[in-house]
Amino acid sequence: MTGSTLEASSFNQTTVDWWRPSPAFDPSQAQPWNADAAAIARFQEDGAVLLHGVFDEWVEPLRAGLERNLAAPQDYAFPCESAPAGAPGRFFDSYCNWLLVPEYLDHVTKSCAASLAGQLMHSHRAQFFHEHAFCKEPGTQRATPWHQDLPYYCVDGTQTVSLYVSLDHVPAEVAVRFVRGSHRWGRLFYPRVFLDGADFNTGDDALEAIPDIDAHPEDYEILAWDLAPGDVIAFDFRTLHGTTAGRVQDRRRALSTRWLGDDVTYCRRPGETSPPFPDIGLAHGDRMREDWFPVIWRDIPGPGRHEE
Ligand SMILES: O=C(O)CCC(=O)C(=O)O
Repeated sequence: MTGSTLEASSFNQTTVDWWRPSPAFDPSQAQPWNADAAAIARFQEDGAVLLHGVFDEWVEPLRAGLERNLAAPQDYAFPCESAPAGAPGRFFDSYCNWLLVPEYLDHVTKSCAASLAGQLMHSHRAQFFHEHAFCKEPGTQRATPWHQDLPYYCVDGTQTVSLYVSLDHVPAEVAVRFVRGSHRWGRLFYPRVFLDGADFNTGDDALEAIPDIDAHPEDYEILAWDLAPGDVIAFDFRTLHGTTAGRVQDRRRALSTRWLGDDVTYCRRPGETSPPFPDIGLAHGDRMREDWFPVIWRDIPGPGRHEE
């Protein structure tokens, strides 16, 4: 293992002691997800799938958890206002708080999220990476820029999934949308700052400029759904997604949890990653460390469950 040389980032603000080893927890407390072969096939083929009502019982706890972020953003890691001061509404997003917000920790370790993630990824294990909360308040007219999640991250691999749990009724016009099949293009695009859509890490030769999807909608198949509280959209880290700048009429809250499968390894990118994890202490190609990123689900029942 080698130490990272990444400096404090230009757009991530460190506010609190924001990362620490995962506490001990009992993986057997995590709920199972009853496999739905059609949903798994749809996820693999399209790179995004909507599942209704999977997290109904988690809506109230997750709303309560999100309120902690919103009420005291400076108490949490990387508070982020993604609409400029003075713009109507509020676009709040905040990540890596799962060890600080008990409702998030419960969701990660006790819900069926890990089992769902592992099975969707065709993986033998589901390793938790981090969570990311989103809230657009009524009146917000900020687009979430089209982006893939993988180029932001210090990981590489093909077995990945984000589980985006909707906490409100959201019409498709302002819900997150996906470019069907873009996870299989074999292309990675510059990550973008949510505040202004600017590209970053443009010096990374492995990345390219994102195409202007909105200017040529006929070239893409866009997946967009009306969402209800408790619905989850599962999508691959490589799937292009974003929103319109349509006016949000009602509160639009969501929690994404990010999961890693068997083939995912640490990726030392030339530029800044988000989250940055400057002290991760891994070499390019290493397995992600389990003391920071716990394996919550394995498909091997019985005594072998916790063995490599
Ligand atoms: O809710 C949004 O607008 C963006 C969600 C997103 O980008 C994500 O979960 O990765």
